[in-house]
Amino acid sequence: MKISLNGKWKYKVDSNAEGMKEQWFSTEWYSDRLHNLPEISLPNNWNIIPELDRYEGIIWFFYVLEDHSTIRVNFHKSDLFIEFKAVNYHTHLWVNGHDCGIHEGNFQPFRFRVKKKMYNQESKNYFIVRVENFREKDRIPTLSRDWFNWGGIYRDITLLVLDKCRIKWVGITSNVHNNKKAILNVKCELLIPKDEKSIPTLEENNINWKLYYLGDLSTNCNEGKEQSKSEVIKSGNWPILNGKNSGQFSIQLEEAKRWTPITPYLYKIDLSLGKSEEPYIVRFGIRTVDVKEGKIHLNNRPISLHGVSLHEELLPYGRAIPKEARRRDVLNVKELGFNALRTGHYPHDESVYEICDEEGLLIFEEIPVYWGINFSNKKVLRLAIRMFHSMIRRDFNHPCIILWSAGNEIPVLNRSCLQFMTVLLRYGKKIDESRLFSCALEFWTSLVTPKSFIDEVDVLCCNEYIGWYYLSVYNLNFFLDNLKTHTSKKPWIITEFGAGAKYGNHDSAKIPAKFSEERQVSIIKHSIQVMNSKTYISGWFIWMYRDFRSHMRLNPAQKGFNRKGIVSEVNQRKKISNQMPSLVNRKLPEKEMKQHYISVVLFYWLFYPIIFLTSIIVSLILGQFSDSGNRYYLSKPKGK
Ligand code: GCB
Repeated sequence: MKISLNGKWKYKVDSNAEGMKEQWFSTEWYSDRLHNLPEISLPNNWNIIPELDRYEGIIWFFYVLEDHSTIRVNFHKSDLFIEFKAVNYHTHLWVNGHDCGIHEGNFQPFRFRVKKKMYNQESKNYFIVRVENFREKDRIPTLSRDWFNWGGIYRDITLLVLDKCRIKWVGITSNVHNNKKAILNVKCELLIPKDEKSIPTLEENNINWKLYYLGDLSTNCNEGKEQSKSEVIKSGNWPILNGKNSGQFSIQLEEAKRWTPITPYLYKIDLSLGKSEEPYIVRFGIRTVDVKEGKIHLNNRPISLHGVSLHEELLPYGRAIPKEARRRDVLNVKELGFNALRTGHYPHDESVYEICDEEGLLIFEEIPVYWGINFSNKKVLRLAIRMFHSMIRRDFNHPCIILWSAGNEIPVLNRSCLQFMTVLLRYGKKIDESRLFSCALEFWTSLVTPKSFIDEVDVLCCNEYIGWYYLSVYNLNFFLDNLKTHTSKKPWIITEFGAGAKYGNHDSAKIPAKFSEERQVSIIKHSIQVMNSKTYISGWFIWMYRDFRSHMRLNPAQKGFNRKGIVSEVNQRKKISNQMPSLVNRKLPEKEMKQHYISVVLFYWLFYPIIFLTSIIVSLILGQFSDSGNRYYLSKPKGK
């Protein structure tokens, strides 16, 4: 059973870090001030409150569950948890004054066990949460990042009543044999407590399952396609081996409908453990993804990713974006001709992946192992593993996700970074063998990628800003070919390229000025055509779909926003958007491919030592800069 704790919460800003000392977590403290504290509707980022727009620090949240007589708890058989779907960054929970624990990390769900701390049904229960979002050296992400540090409890909060003995997790993968047949592998993990009273009998220790075919749930599902439906197509019973708490069974389907971006057919399975009343429900799709002959294959056919990236941010909501607005984004992205989305630089709300499953958009998902990570700290590595684990487990059953990325612009020439990433990638591959793994490298690092790193990834990913931060876009053709020389048979994805443009800023000069819409068009247009002409490139992602807030971007054209979006922060379409649909598949004519090659080759070899050295230096120091001076406080907390 789930009881939503979303709604009106009281809050208090703790800019002087006094709350712990003054025991704001105690029921008495709160009861005395109940009527004087301001209210916020959660989930939400606190920055939507004008006075807290740029606040980084500590805020306390208070909630009273007046009556929960509707919650039927069998104290022998059930357990109670409070689940947060995401909080930025450090969370500490008290229930009725009792400490329930802390959680570190943003963008991931977590739970606190609260049964022993809750009073009985008739009394009030006090939930008090301390949230803190300072940027720190040993956190992930760390001090430096090119996005806004939205604070608070911004995804759902739920009180969960769960059977003590239950299905904990289910992961479904498929083997697709010929055009029609498929074998589904259903991996189940159970929680079987040690305490005598709740151990299930042999007969209870059985999983009953029902498989449904849901069809096409996309918004544009029309007559030509399979309509949405929900019918049981198979059912069965799986006796679990006594004493074991995980195992796998298979289901054979003679007529399997594959999930693709054009035909996003979905299935659902309900699993019930013994006599449990609430089934564990998993929605999934049947599709395979792998790399063969230097190309990414979806369902055994080569596919090119034509994508764009998106931060989880929409004004005025911040990150707590309504589901309809998220769907509108996905539909717009599809309408512009893209088939893929990079949910940069961290896991977004689960609803995005549900929508992409339904609408048919391929996903590149990642954790925020980003600039300046302290790779030599073991605690940071453990944190990264926990984040990677959490992302893969939460989103395992989404057919839209084809690649897990363990980091962005990481300096793999640095030994401790390489070791850190190797551990992370190997860990990920152990828990999911059905998808591709990679990390995005900065352009200069891509030119000198060590073989030991290449061996760890399935695809190589490069972020390049040729024509924007450095060189001319006409050098791209040549430099991309230099990436090629470093690879084995692994395909490249250009995970970032683009240019900034302020919506409405035009320039008709032959070489348009920076931040004009025309300059953005010229860089993106040329880059896409060059990339589409390269057989070793399996895809590209424009950085960015929408302009987003960033404390690093303070010049007059940007004013606190990274302007590389192809739409503005309020969804106004820039010039490049209008050209997109006809551009996504276009290649550069052969004649033009050669045009700038010779001069670049000469330049390259003359300056090769300098380029090589630059590559090494940039990749070694990459991300070691921090902007810790650039924090916003209402007032500086003591001891910070
Ligand atoms: C990058 C980063 C991305 C930045 C982008 C930029 O390489 O991966 O987070 O926002 O460059 O706009 O410079």
